[in-house]
Amino acid sequence: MNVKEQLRRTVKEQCGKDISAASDRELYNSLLVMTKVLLENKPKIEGKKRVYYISAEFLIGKLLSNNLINLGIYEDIYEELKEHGKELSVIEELEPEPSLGNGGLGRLAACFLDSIASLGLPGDGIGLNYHFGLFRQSFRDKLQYTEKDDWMEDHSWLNKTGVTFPVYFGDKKVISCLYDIDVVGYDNGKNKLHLFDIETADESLVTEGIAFDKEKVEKNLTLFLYPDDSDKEGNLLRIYQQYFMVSSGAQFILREVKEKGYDLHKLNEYVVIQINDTHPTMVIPELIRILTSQEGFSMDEAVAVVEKTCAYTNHTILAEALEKWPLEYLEQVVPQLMPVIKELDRRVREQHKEEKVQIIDKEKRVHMAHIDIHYGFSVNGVATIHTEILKHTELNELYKIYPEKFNNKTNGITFRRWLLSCNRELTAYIDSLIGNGFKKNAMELEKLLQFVEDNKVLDAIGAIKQQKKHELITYIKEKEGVDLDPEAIFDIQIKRLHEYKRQQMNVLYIIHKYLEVRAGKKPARPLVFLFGAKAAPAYVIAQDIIHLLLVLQELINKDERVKQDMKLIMVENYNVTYAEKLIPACDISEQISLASKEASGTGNMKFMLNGAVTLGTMDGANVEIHELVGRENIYIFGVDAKCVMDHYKKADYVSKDYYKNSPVIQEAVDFIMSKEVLSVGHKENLERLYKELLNKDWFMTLLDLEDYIRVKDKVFADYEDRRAWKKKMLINIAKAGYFSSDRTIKQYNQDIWKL
Ligand code: 26Q
Repeated sequence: MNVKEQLRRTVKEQCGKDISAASDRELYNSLLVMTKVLLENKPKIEGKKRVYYISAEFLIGKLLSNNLINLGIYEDIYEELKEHGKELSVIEELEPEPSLGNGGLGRLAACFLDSIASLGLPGDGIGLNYHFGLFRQSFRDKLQYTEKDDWMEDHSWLNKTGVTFPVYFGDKKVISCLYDIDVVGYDNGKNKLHLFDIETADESLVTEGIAFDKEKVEKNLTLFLYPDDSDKEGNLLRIYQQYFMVSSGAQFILREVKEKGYDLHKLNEYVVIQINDTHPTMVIPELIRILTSQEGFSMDEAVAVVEKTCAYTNHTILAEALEKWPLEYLEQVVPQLMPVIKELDRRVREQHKEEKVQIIDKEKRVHMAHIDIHYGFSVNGVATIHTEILKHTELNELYKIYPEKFNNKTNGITFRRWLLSCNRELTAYIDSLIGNGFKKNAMELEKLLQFVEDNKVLDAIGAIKQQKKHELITYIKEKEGVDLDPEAIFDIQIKRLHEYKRQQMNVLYIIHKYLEVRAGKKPARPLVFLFGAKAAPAYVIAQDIIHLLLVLQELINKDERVKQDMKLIMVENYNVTYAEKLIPACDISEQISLASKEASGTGNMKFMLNGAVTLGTMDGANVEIHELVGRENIYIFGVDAKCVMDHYKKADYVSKDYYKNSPVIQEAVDFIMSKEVLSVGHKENLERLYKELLNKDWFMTLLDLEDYIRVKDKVFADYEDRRAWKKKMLINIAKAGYFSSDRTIKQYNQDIWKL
């Protein structure tokens, strides 16, 4: 039976009617049922050795479209629905987005699962099933509010397996239940994402917003991703979550190995565990604990085999994101792990005197990354510059001990979602120019370079961008109630809100521009500034930046003097689904972190692939984008990583000096405390942000602001040479192949996993 027929039949069975008579909701349910059957029938990808990608986050996004694409039936389904007057894109909207991640690290994990399966490699994800995920963001009174994100439905991609494991926190026992989501490769078999949940989770604990009783672990353990960690209870809960994840995961892995009759003493020949940042680090002592206490291993034997099984990826150099848990907290939550952790620490001390490499420091804090580095066989950063900084600065003492463990794996993105699915028009057009080989081998996109002087091709690419802008305009009108001009330049910054990412610098540019336009200096064409970002509930300054954005949005969008020339929109509840609409419509991709701070970035790659031009600093993967596209096709500004690190070392950056010495900076910063801004916003938030910029500015906004303004104005001017701009677009698309996560995963496999 072909899929069209199968769809007709499924709809009949499920809803008792024809496709044309069924509602979109009914069609969504039928598609879910039918696709799950097809997934069920896909063979599991097998091999002697399996990778387990263990991560506290998997930001997988909606799955319907992607599953249809990877199963190779998207077009048939699309056509069949169309013939009955139905739109797949409308039906897709009904799927809730699983809210199982914060940002880059979680989205990377999802891209990796797609690539692992698409390359036919045996590999599964291991994580947690957070009932309300990360919070849902809403804006009221120009402030961020947080609500629970009730994303789970009775019928979904999540399958209950019935498999359970006991997990102990000291004497307290909880039962861990395993849920699975199928991960089907593009034209390939399937792997699984295993998500653990607690049987006794009690959703009714959440009464208002995202507040809940943090004491009752057996009820609240999997309610939220990263609950507020500003207090001790929040931190303890996070440790409970981490241990619950790794203990369930370790038991699951060992069970699989034993079922196959393999010898646990050769665990590393059958299993490799990739530890995604330090959140799953306790898997190392947990494996050692299980092997020694239940499998008859000596400590030496257990350490020896675990050491050869675990590999660690670092995603940040920010001190506050490098986990260091007070020994006392670990003792309280996981007393059974303490003898192992102390023994691991003792062994390090015996070998190395340097204080900076110890697992337990003088203040009795456990450095999770140090466990990974001493007791794992691989340590990787996520972009060339990031790995170099790790080796020569942040982790230099450890690098000197283990130079052979350190390696780089520049991040990537799955082209199935970030091109084929979110930009079907561009995909089809590329296909018509160079054939469909690029879908399996992304480097073939370079064939597009032959058209770089071809006006017909350049215009077609420009026309697709226009179409995607129109689609975004419709979406934004519906979601945010704002009208946008399709002739405008779309300048977009979407990512978690953090001072190091410097949304505040973009805001200062917008203030500067607003004052200019208001004074009569009109831009050549309208400018649209789009933002999307969630801020951690306990991150005060990040909330203040959101407030300023929302205040300016009201001020600018209502100001008759500039209405035709500029618009600012902060979209509500930015997520993967929103990203899929924003990215294809973007002209200018804002990647403006303080050099050295953004480990890689992956949004930068998604934008480039969809024909946006990067405006950024020499940070993370921007450095590699720059190298690939050449200086004509990217806009770089600001000081470099070395210069930033020098400032930190000498402690000689004084933001006020930059303020005092530049009338332009002064005018923009002072505007935050102007009468008109204060009349729309809250003094408390605005003043705090103002003072932060003047007295601290830890991420050196004012240091780069003037250069940012200069280069950004040049970008807008250059956009007016339409032909030259479209060439830049084409070259960015053509050079994006390197950033396919298929390439990244091949490298992980070659250098680390060896499946
Ligand atoms: C740590 C300690 C306590 C509480 C929370 C955390 C925590 C939670 C989430 C620390 C880090 C994260 C997430 C980090 C993250 O998303 N990093 C991003 O990873 C991407 C994939 O490698 C990179 O592209 C980004 O540059 C990096 O910021």
